[in-house]
Amino acid sequence: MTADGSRGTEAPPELVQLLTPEGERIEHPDYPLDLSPEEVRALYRDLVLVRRVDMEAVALQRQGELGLWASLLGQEAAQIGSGRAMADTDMAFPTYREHGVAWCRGVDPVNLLGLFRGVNHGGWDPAEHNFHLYTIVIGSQTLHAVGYAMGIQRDGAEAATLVYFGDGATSQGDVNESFIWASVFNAPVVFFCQNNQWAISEPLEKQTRIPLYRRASGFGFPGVRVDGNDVFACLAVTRKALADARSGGGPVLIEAFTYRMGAHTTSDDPTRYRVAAELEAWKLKDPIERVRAYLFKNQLADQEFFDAIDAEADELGRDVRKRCLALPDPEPMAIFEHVYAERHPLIDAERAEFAAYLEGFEG
Ligand SMILES: Cc1ncc(C[n+]2csc(CCOP(=O)(O)OP(=O)(O)O)c2C)c(N)n1
Ligand SMILES: [Mg+2]
Repeated sequence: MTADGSRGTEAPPELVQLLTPEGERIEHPDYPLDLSPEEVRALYRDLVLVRRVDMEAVALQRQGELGLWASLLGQEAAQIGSGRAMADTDMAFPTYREHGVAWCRGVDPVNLLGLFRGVNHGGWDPAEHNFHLYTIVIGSQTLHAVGYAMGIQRDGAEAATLVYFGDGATSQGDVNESFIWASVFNAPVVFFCQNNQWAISEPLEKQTRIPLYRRASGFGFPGVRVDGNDVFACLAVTRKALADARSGGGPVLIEAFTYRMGAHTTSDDPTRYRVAAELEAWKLKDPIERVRAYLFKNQLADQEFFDAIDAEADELGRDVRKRCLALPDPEPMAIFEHVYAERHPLIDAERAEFAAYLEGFEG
């Protein structure tokens, strides 16, 4: 078996790429993409800013201000490309790592930090941003997404659903069940798998003997592998898949081939299970560097532009830190709110018990 999970007897996996690691633009017959210089600069800005927020969050966790953080380092292009491919009316279902997609959906990064600080449950209204709450239970959001997609299909809405999950999640029953439901009901859902090569310490070859995107054909819908470190390709491929889903074409599986450059979370130490050379090889495919090289080479941006983005990123980092530290602790009793839409006897009993417990501290 090869490193990407394919076996020697099969055709090598195809990879849709529109921008090489060296910043050279290449064409793909199925995925034409015409971006204005302004649009490319905007993508670059997104990539830099979300990396900066992520870096600040890791630092805050190291300083004891967050309980945990799941870094997106290395996956910025997969998230910004797919996130920017969405129409306002499309709905996204994330895992716990989609900070870049949250950014594209207009969710304030401080809400994400609040979740990992333990002072809120996400804090954003999914309906306002068309971005569902983070999901920690691996793969379960794929079922929520397919259910949602079947709902909007029945409403006759011209919208699609985009659901994120990892390479490890593809081994979960939920994901496979959601593939079947999506397929037989022709649901308007795009499955976006960020194959970052690792599920904590489990490598890809422990999840699959074939490239993940090929799984789709067994379920009866198309699958495509895209260079997950290429923001242009992720944008073009996701745009097309969402457009197909919106117009009745049914589900698509996108495998964004990328790499988790950091630890699984701040609780993890990847030096225990993977070699440094692997990370070094992926650093050469950095998702931000190639856009920077493209902008430079084609004289679409000058030093002043790059300096301004870096300054904006630093300012954002400072702002996010300041507002994170100022987040109020919730009232202890608030934990019982929003468990159910209506009152529930079990919650009432637990609330009363906890109130009595708290009263024991007073006087
Ligand atoms: C149902 C379930 N089983 C196990 C876990 C523990 N767990 C958290 S993250 C993770 C690995 C997920 O890997 P992958 O799907 O590749 O996503 P990545 O973290 O790499 O983005 C596991 C097993 C969980 N959260 N939920
Ligand atoms: Mg993974």
